[in-house]
Amino acid sequence: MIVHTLILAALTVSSGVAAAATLEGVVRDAAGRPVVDAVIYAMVPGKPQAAKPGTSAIVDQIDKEFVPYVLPVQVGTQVRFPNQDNIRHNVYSFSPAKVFSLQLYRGTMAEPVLFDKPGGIVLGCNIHDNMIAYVLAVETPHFGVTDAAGKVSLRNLAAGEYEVMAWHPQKQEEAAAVSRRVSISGTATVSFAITLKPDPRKKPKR
Ligand SMILES: [Cu+2]
Repeated sequence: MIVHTLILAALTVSSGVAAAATLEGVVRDAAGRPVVDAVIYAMVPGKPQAAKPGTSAIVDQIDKEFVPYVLPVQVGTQVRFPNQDNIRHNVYSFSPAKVFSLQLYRGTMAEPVLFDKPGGIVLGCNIHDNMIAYVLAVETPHFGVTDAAGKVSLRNLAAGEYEVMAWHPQKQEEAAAVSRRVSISGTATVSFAITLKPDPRKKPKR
């Protein structure tokens, strides 16, 4: 009897592991080339999920650039903006999802900014026009950014129905055009083709 109970327990554990699913996201442009810096995120339909209190992330400022260029965060995340340069930077956004402006500063003295609404946020510095970066606030913990091969893996999803979205700061499509309902179990690959506008960083530095 004891042996049977143990076997049952072991079966339950392993089926729990088997239920974890992986989403492989692939993003290409209109010409079929891989797209780097696209955000893929997966939401359980109708179940927006905010970050646990205390969740934080970082956008650095290094050599007059924001690093990373694209940062996805879960709604409810505090983002810090440490400045590694020997010059002062400002960080501002006029985007509806988060309007703010940090006073000119060096180092790590700037207060973190709470991203409390979903949406894409454009970051700028009012001293250096070429400094530009993006925060995408999403209502799910399941997100990632594509690599140079245009790929990203979202692991440890619970198997089930998801709304999978692709976002890129230069994408031309409306949000609805890059959204797909997918039933995920095991490993599922979801591919997107998006049309990109010119990269705003490809201007001479000043
Ligand atoms: Cu600056």
